[in-house]
Amino acid sequence: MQSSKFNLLFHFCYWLLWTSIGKLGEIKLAGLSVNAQKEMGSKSSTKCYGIPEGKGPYSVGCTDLMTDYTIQGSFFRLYYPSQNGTSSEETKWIPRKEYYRGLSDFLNIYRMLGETLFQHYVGSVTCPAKWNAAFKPGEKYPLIIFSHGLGAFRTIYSAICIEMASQGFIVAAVEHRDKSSSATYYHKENPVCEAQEEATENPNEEWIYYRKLKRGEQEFPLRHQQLQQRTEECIKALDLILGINNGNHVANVLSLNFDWTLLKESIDTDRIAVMGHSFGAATAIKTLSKDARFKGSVHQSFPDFTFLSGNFVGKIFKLKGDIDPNIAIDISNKASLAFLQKHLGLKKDFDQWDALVDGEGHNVIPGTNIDLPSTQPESLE
Ligand code: 8U6
Repeated sequence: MQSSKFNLLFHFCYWLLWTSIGKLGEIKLAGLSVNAQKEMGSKSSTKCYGIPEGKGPYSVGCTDLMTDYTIQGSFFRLYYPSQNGTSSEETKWIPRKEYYRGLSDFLNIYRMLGETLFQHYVGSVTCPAKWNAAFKPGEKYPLIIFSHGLGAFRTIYSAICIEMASQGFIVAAVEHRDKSSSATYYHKENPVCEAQEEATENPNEEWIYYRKLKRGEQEFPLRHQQLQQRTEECIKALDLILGINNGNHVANVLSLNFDWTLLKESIDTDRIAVMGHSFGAATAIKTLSKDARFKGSVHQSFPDFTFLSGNFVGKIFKLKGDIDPNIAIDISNKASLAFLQKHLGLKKDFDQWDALVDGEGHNVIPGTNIDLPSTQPESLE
């Protein structure tokens, strides 16, 4: 009883908060301003909101791949070095409205309210990667499989994935179907007629939403099972990409105009990494222990929302810290690149940031600032 009153009060405050944000208009929830960024003609955007462009030498393209008409198929977003001038379309950040519903549930906001607000504030946000631009062949690129955090999904780490692709990595950001994503989907069967394919509400789509803990339910067994599934999904994505690298034909359930054959022999198969944030970092560690093809990398950084929110809203959802997000992601990306160069044996100049990995530099601390309880060593199984 007590707690339901609290809940009501809490949601009322929420509502009040969101409404006032809407009215003020100027509290920049989503700034939405890829445009503003372009107008400023600047790559570093300390003062304006938007997902930052890649700072490396490669143009970045983006596409989606879903295989198979079962839940066991693969689903990921690919960020890759692309050929200039082959697409002028920016990539939609949150591509389907079902994700708003999932995010609302995950964040405990009323669906109707959440869907309206997300649509309004982030509905037109794009990220700086060219949608379905042609892949740039002619080199062997190292590969990163990226795993998202709880309640997130494949598109929410574009700032990191775009930076990596601009530095010459191919990045596959998988979308996990273990009920840890705010929302995801698969296609149940091949559409028989054209009309069905064109329908906006596709009856063949099966949507999967975030599974919350039930009252009194222990968290560990659920997360343990999810981790197992996530690991398998990362490994499946790797198998699929290596198949494409060997020249296998790929059947995309999503009808997108992207030439996968250009990826043939473009992957440096000795340099494969797995990377993730939060629960995705746990996934990365477990994947490393399961599959020796992955050479070691795990790094924690920040999902995209930090670039789109003002301090106020970002703090409420624990999606923003005290540091300027552009500075933070820069440090994190440079440390990741230095780490990747070291452990994948890359021949680039990323070693200039080696010191960051050891915790040396402005805004960095060595070790951790978290008081960790002393734990018994535990087997990963
Ligand atoms: C708009 C995580 C948002 C939003 C995420 C749009 C997207 C959004 C969050 C969902 C999950 N970026 N996972 C308004 N917090 C929030 C408000 O998308 C990241 C993003 C992003 S996570 C994470 C999980 C839980 C929480 C914060 C982050 O692992 O980074 C709490 C309170 O638990």
